[in-house]
Order: sequence, then C-alpha cells, then structure tokens
Amino acid sequence: MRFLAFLAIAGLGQAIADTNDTSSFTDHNDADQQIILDGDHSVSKDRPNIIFILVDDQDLQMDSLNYTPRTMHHIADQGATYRNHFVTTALCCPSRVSLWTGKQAHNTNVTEIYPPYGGYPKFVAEGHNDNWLPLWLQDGGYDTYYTGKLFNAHTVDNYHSPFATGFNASDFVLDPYTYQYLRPVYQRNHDSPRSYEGQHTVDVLAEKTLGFLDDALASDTDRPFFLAVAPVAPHSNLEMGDENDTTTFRFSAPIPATRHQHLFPDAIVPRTPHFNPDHPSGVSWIRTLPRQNESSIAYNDEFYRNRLRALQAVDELVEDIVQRLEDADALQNTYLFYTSDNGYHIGQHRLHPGKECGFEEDICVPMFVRGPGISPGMEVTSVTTHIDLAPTIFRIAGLPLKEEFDGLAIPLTETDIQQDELSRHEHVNVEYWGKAGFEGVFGQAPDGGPTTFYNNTYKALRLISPDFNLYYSVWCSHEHQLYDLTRDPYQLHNLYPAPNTIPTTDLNATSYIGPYPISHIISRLDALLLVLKSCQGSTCIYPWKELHPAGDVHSLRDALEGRFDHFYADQVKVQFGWCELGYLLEAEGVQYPLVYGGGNGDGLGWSEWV
Ligand SMILES: *[C@@H]1O[C@H](CO)[C@@H](O)[C@H](O)[C@H]1NC(C)=O
Ligand SMILES: *[C@@H]1O[C@H](CO)[C@@H](O)[C@H](O)[C@H]1NC(C)=O
Ligand SMILES: *[C@@H]1O[C@H](CO)[C@@H](O)[C@H](O)[C@H]1NC(C)=O
Ligand SMILES: *[C@@H]1O[C@H](CO)[C@@H](O)[C@H](O)[C@H]1NC(C)=O
Ligand SMILES: *[C@@H]1O[C@H](CO)[C@@H](O)[C@H](O)[C@H]1NC(C)=O
Ligand SMILES: *[C@@H]1O[C@H](CO)[C@@H](O)[C@H](O)[C@H]1NC(C)=O
Ligand SMILES: CC(=O)N[C@H]1CO[C@H](CO)[C@@H](O)[C@@H]1O
Repeated sequence: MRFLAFLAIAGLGQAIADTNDTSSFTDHNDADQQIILDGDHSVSKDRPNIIFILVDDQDLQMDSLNYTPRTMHHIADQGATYRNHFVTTALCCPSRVSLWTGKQAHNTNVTEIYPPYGGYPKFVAEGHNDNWLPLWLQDGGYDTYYTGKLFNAHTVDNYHSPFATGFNASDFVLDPYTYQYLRPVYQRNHDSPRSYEGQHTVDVLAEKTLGFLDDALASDTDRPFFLAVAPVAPHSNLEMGDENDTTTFRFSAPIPATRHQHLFPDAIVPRTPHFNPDHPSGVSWIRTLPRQNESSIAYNDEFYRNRLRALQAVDELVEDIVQRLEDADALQNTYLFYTSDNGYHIGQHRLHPGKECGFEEDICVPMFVRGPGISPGMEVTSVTTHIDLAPTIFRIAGLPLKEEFDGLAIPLTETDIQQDELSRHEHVNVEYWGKAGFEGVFGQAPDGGPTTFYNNTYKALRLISPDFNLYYSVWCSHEHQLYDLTRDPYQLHNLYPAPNTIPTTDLNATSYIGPYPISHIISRLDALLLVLKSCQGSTCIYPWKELHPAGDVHSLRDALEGRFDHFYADQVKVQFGWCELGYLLEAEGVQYPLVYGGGNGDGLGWSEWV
C-alpha cells in the first residue's frame, strides 16, 4: 500500500528534521509532499476520505465514554485512542476556529463566542473565512461537506453575509436556535433557513449527514471527500433571544430523543475527591464558590444523565456512518475522527455545569481516530492538541504543511509513535480571555440569566513527560496555579507559593517536585509560557529553541540543569497589565523572553551567561 509507506517515510523524515534542526521544519514538509507525489501525479484517486465527528462539550474525565458503546466499538476499538489530547481554549467558538485553522487562539484572535472578540462575525473579520481548512482541502483536491454547528453567532440573520466558504455542500444549524434540541433551524447551501420544530436536532442532523455521505460516496469524480459532522449534543439546551432580544439566555439540561429519555436512571457524576470538595480550590472566582447543597447536586446528577441520554443519538449516528461506509465498500479507505470542541465539568471544584476553566475536565477531551494504517486498539500517550488536527488532516491528504500551523501532526501509526518519542514536545499552551458562566438552573442568576464571572483571563501550560505531569497558570488577577498531577491528579493542592493557597502538611511536597525545588520548576514553566503566549508557527512547537537558540534544551528537564538557574531566575515573567475581555496586546505584559546566549532582536538580549 503506497499510503502506508508514505506515513512511515513521512514520520521518519519528520523525526530526523525535528531532532536535528528545527529550522528545517518547513523544509521537511516539502520533502513529505515529494515522497507522496514522486513518480505519480494522479494520486488523488486513492487518497483516503476523512470524516470528522465533532461533538459539543463531551467530557472525558467524568464517565461519558462508558455510555457510548457504538462509538467505542466502531472508532476507538478499531483505531487509536489519544490519552493526552487537549483543547487549547475550552470554549466552543475559539476552539473550533483553532481546530479548523490550525492556529492557537492568540493567532486567530477569535477568543470568545460573540463579537467583538469572537463568533462567526469575528471569524469573518479576521479573514479566516478565506483561509481555512475546508478551502485548503478543496484546493488540495477534496470535496468538502459540513453538517451541524459551525460557530457561535452564526445566525439566521448573518449566515449569508458572507456565506461560510469552502464547502461543496453544507447544512448548518443556526443561532438563536443552535442549542434548542426540539426547535432547530438548519440552513442548507445557499438556501434560506428552515425550522424543524418538534424534531430532535441530532436526528435531523443524522438524516442530513447520511444524505451528504451518500452524495459523496456516489460521486463519480476521483476527488476524495472530507465530511465534518458537528452535533450539538451533549451541550445544554439553551434558549436565546433573537437580535432584538439580547436578554433571554436560558440554560437547561440537554434534551434527549424520546427513545432515550428513560435510560441510565442510576447514573450520577462520579464522586471523585474533587467533586464538591470540603475546601475551596483553584484561584480567582473559583475559590469563592460555596459548597453545593443536596438539591443542587441532585439537579446536576439529572443534568449529567441527560447529557448521557442526549449523546445516544450521536452514538447511533456514528454506527450509521460506519455502516454506510461499509455498505459502499469505503470504510477501508476512510479516516474517522471523533472528538469534542472542549470538555465539561459538573461539580468538580464546586463548579456548576460548564466549561471555560483550565482544569483537566475542561481541556482534556475524548479523541479517537480509525483509518488506513492505524492499528486497532492503539493507545497513544503523546501530548496532542486540537491545533495538531489541521496538520494531521493535511498529512493524511498528502498536502504540504503550512508554515503558519502552530501544531504538529499527531502520530497515526506505530512507527509514528516511535518517532514521536524522539521528537514530540511535552507542552499544551492553554489560553483564555474574558468571562466564565454556569449552565443549569443552580448556576443561574435569580432572573434566569447566567451567572457571569469576569476576569476569567489566564494563560496556562499543561506539561506531560516521563519526568513531569504538571499544570501551571498565570491569571490576569496575578494569581498563579501549579499542580503536580502525579501526586495530585484532582488538582486540589496548589503548589504555587502564595498566601491564598491550601497549606499542605508535607513541607517537602510543596517545596520539591522530584529532586527539583519548586522555585526552579516555576521559573522554567513561566519562561516556557512566556514564549508560548505569543508564539507563531514552529515556535509554538519548539518553544525551548526560542529560549536556547543553541538548540541544546528540548524539555523541562533539560532546562532544569543547574547552569541555567541564574538565567531563569532573572527571566522576565508572564504578567498581565490588567484584566481584559479579549486579546488586547497592551494588557498582555511582556511579549518576548530574554534569550540564553544573548540577542533576540528586541535589544533585550541576554548575554551574561553565554
Ligand atoms: C467541489 O468544489 C470544488 C471547488 O469548487 C470543485 O473543484 C469540485 O469539482 C466540486 N466537486 C463536485 C463533486 O462538484
Ligand atoms: C429586529 O428589529 C428590527 C427593527 O424593528 C426588524 O427589522 C427585524 O426584523 C427584527 N428582527 C427579528 C429577528 O425579529
Ligand atoms: C441550594 O443552593 C442553591 C444555590 O446554589 C439555592 O438556590 C437553593 O435554595 C439551595 N437549596 C437548599 C434546600 O438549601
Ligand atoms: C524531597 O523529596 C525528594 C524526593 O521526592 C528528594 O529527592 C529531596 O531530596 C527531598 N528534599 C528535602 C529537602 O527533603
Ligand atoms: C477584574 O479585574 C480588574 C483589574 O484588572 C478589577 O478592577 C475588577 O474589579 C475585577 N473585576 C472583578 C469582577 O473581580
Ligand atoms: C484582537 O481583536 C480585538 C477586537 O477586534 C482587537 O481590539 C485587538 O487589537 C486584536 N488583538 C490583536 C493582537 O490583534
Ligand atoms: C547533528 C545531529 O544532531 N545529528 C543527528 C540527527 O539525527 C540523527 C537521527 O536522529 C542522529 O543520528 C544524528 O546524530
């Protein structure tokens, strides 16, 4: 199989380029391209199809995957499970824009769900509608289809000004009806919006999806297809006002299809140590939350059950898609992705239902891929993110990677995994601007509107390596968090030395991580975050190289060498000027680090420690 060979060779090429000289990052992409095209320029015919299922708000950390047996059977068990897969901004719209552009939110500047900082109008205003994955795939020879939710603030009023570009056919669910499970409005191609009042949104979506799939499979062109399927489940049900009524905003539990309403009567949110804990945790507004009472917990358990029930229609759709591919003899040549735009919390850290935080619940999401060359039951522990998925799709499609991609294709084969061990980075760059809110009745203000917490602006790092398993964050309030997930998987003990942290009795546990003093770890993490918060392209992938241009530091462990102690102690720190609702540079503090060995073009060069 030529395609298998391509994966193996491309993987090898990548590892060599990465471990030797990161500046050849873009060169090796061209090399990949040559490998595929070499000697055969009519490759399109047997290039694989890609189906990307993107659910909304599904958790990994609670128990949802135990309730979606078809998805597990047809995708996870038949392919690869990514154990450490993260979103970089835990909110629908920014996360989706990052996913479909391959860029961190600080490079898309779509950081919110509504204008002025986010939503479909901001996506358009930033030029992404003319420069994003579906267009690139069409240019690269794919036919492209999309069903379901695209972005927030993509509405019955603005869907045509302009239309979303890049699709051979599309059928979007639109605001303000996007999250009304029983009153959805869909808008097909360039047609007017149409209401499906009384029908369940996922069932409507299923029919549309299978229709497009049939079209794509029946197409007699030799172009492979890309089909994105974006169900709203298990997002909460949400009634919003129209453009003339911006005050209505009522969250309630998701609504399952009637045939699923009776299921899982005994399911409850797992009672992990961080579920409604005795002591407040986190920082900023999270630390002020009271413990939930019995009625609130009971309500949230029912909310959780309805998420599991609402997912059932998606689970059925996954099976229908696989069946349809099998019937058309196309399953062997199709990649199927399954993931969520962000995770979800219910009750952990005393939080009411919602997302937008940096805890594992919100950022670590389900991620499975099956397809040619992927061994069934493969487990991948490499650190991967949504930013890596556009490059992954490019790689599958045999397209040369874009220099502006902030991520790295995820490993798909056993060979890739081996190469990855040599070359893949350890970090996730998590970022968030603006507000946080709760969903569900107990998280709402007395007038039925959402409770809103301002100053939920933070930058964070998730770092996973053989030596470390850490979460570090800096908030616009100047608060910090440091969790050692090896010892504290539930993120209850903030190790950052500050007066407002929970004291722990084990002094050594708070002063050292492994053999390293916490102050040394913090100074390195902060410098890494400083690079990542303004990184672009390969700097986002190889940030240590920015701090150590000599190329002798590739990991936190390397950076912890004693000879760098003074350099890191003197490094400028990540710090916000003040709290902003969006990505406003003037509030973002220092943009560039001091560089070991001197010189970064800003006159800030570090020369003393050459
Ligand atoms: C899909 O759209 C692309 C770009 O406009 C076009 O080249 C291709 O022929 C279309 N495919 C079909 C089946 O119409
Ligand atoms: C909002 O109000 C304007 C002005 O009265 C009107 O033209 C428009 O149709 C209204 N929009 C909706 C969705 O009712
Ligand atoms: C439980 O807490 C909620 C606020 O989260 C409050 O509205 C409700 O009255 C409380 N119920 C009881 C029985 O105390
Ligand atoms: C703290 O514990 C680590 C092992 O986790 C050990 O290497 C280190 O020496 C200890 N430090 C002190 C001050 O006891
Ligand atoms: C948010 O932070 C600003 C400072 O940046 C502060 O003035 C304001 O009071 C904070 N708001 C809340 C609700 O804490
Ligand atoms: C991001 O968008 C906002 C809103 O349009 C704008 O004010 C801000 O300057 C932009 N940030 C950057 C870094 O371009
Ligand atoms: C100069 C240098 O680092 N060369 C290395 C490039 O990568 C290959 C394969 O990993 C190594 O064997 C070389 O030593």
